Amino acid sequence: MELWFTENHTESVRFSIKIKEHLVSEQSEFQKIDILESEELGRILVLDGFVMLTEKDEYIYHEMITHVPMSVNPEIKRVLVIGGGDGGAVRELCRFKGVEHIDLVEIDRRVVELCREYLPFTAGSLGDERVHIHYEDGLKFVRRRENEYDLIIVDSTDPFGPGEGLFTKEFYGNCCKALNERGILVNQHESTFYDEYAHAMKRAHERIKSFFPIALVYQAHIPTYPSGQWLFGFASKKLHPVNDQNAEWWVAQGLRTRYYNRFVHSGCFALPNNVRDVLAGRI
Ligand code: AG3
Repeated sequence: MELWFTENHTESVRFSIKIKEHLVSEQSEFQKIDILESEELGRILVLDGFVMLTEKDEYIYHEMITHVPMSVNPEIKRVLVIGGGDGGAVRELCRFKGVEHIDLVEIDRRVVELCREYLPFTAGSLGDERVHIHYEDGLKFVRRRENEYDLIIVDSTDPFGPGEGLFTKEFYGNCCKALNERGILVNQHESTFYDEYAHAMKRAHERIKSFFPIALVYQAHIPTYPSGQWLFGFASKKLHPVNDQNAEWWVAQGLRTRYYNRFVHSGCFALPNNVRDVLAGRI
């Protein structure tokens, strides 16, 4: 008998993956957690029925959410990661020697525990001595922080369920306060191809723009997310992601990456019209 996992990308569009083994199926205090072993995509983390990552393409998301801001400010030392209990963003951050302190704020302890057990390829750096894990709601955590971070990475789920608070005005305002003068906020920003996602994306962008003088969107091709076209937000008080790109510094770090490079860095901010039109309110 064949076993298939299906995510509904919309009410009438589905994405299915052939599964070899259903490794974990657990209802935590916050969400349903599934870990699957697939034929083609390796291990897969699913939260509340939505694919969070697959072993085959997670590097694209985690490199793009991390190396883009890191290349803009080589002085980044203190980082806050909100969500991201799988450890993928932390893994990429830990590759930079200059990073001194990482606070990882994950609401669901079980996500971290299960990823440590089943997804060592993302969770492998969670034990790094610079990493401090807080099992707490990110929304509450940032309320108490002021002028403390060089970089905040919002590695959230979609804006339905436990991740909802991480798309609110209150949250972005508190992130702004928690960042120092040269601080950068990067968030996973959904996509514009399907209406429901486009709506969430547009609303989040408007909220971020109301706090940060620089607020841009960049894209990456992530085959296992709805439509495969995925967006990230880059916001800051001073630094411009393209004009302030420090390509020489990034190259000098000698990091081998599989998607990100100095050319992708500027290229990913060149948005196609199907994204520009949504951002400009034309769609
Ligand atoms: N977080 C964003 C996943 C969004 C995917 N959405 C979906 N499949 N409907 C990923 C967390 C990886 N650290």
